Amino acid sequence: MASGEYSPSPVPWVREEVEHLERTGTGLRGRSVVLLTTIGARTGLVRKTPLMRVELGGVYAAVASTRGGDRNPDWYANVLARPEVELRDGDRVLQLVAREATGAERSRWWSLACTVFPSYVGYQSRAGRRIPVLLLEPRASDG
Ligand code: F42
Repeated sequence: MASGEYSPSPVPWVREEVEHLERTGTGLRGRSVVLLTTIGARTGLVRKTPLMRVELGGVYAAVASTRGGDRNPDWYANVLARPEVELRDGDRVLQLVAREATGAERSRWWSLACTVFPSYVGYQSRAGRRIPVLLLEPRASDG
């Protein structure tokens, strides 16, 4: 991943979570959270985003829920523009490539995500948009 200037989140509790994750490898209050690094689609700045850990067989799902907000998060636009992302899971830093899940594949991952983090169900009810699910997979060149 290209190394640009890091721009911390404008949201204090998100910044705190990022700092805690980088220090300890886990989320605040021991929650199972991963850290997604994207490059700003418009600014080129490095953005760090905590997300719930939804993983199966080395593939991670990034659920663009923003607590049921009515618009997709900025990091979602960043990932669509530059799908090569970095993900920190515990003490491992992975280089992954993202694509959006659709149809039956999205349904399967959505179910898994809601099992891991049941609040997603309520977020979907109030979001007024279909919450995107992005799959983050190892890059082909990594074998
Ligand atoms: N959010 C989720 O969507 N899903 C989760 O599972 C999730 C879990 C979670 C766990 C712990 C925690 O602390 C936070 C968690 N969040 C989760 C919240 C998540 O970390 C994000 O805060 C949230 O999804 C909102 O993401 P956002 O990218 O919209 O954040 C905004 C507030 C933000 O950081 N804005 C930046 C700013 O300076 O205003 C800019 C961000 C940016 O990337 N801008 C792009 C650029 O070019 O730099 C342009 C983007 C564009 O639209 O083109």
